[in-house]
Amino acid sequence: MYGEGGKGLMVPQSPFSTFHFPFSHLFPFAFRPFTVALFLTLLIGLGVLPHPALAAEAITLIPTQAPNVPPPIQRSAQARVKVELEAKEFRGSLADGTDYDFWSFGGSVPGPFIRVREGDTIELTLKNDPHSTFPHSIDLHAVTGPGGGAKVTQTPPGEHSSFAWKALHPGLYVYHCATPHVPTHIANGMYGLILVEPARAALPKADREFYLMQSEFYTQGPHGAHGLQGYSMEKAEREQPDYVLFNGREGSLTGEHALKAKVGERVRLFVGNGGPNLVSSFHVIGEIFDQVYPGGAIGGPIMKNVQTTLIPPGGAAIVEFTLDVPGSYPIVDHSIFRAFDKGALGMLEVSGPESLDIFNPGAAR
Ligand SMILES: [Cu+2]
Repeated sequence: MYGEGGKGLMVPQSPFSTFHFPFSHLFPFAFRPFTVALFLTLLIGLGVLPHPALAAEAITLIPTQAPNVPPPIQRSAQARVKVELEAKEFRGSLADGTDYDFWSFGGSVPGPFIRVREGDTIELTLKNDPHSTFPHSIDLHAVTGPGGGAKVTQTPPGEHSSFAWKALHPGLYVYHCATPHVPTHIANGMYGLILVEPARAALPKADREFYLMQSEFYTQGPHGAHGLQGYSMEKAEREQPDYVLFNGREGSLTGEHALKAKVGERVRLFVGNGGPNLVSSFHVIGEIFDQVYPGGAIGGPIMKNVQTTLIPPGGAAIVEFTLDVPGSYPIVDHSIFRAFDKGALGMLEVSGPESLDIFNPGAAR
């Protein structure tokens, strides 16, 4: 199998006869094919080696648009995964009566949610829409390598670029465009999240998972001005946004778009911050986070019983909580002018039976 001309490593006829392994005398046990097969099976099971079936063919990933998250990964081995993203510039709604010329991944702000597993090799293709005005690129914070991929994905309109990378570290990571002038590409909407699930010790089961990404917009007119609003570089440099939003639009998570869950369910929020400038003080009014994975880091210390968690631009957090009481739970940046006056407000509507021992709205009457 491995040897040539009867020398080196050979697989003999009998499964229990030894290899002609030149250094076998150095090992305390006999180097037998059965032992080797057992060892390889163990390595495959642990995800150290790829399963032969997965090594042959790549999985094509279907990312989701916010607030939706792809289902948890069921496979127990690493794989080759194909992901395709398209840079798209489009005119869309920033708020009721207010339009904006967004730059995006996939025609949505934020871009699609990508879910892979630690040890996966991701073959990423970035297309740039032929109707684009500018080149675009991608820097994924989950990538180990120059520019997170930005150097090899500078892509002119109508063209595409590809690179492959191995997901070495589990966690929730931001990706964004990194084409000069980088802050402008980010300010116009080019960011999203990628989750690298851990190979061992999977995240605990959640009943509902949602994708939220905070970011700012800097417009020529003030907050609430109607019509098409251009980008204000001057306001962006002064870090004075007119809009601070979840999922790229004022009202994206309120009214008919509110998130929904039931009493007794465990909710997990994957929260990112595209910035480009402001640190988020992420808070859900009326809830306490049972667990926070600060920085979106998986495998490190977990914070328990958290009221508000900081999420910097280019950073993320995973927050989890179980719902005990029905009602409306506002999701805010607790730098509170942003929630009341600049749009950083979502809503989680929780239905189900009351628990009057936990919260009794009538007890004081
Ligand atoms: Cu770009």
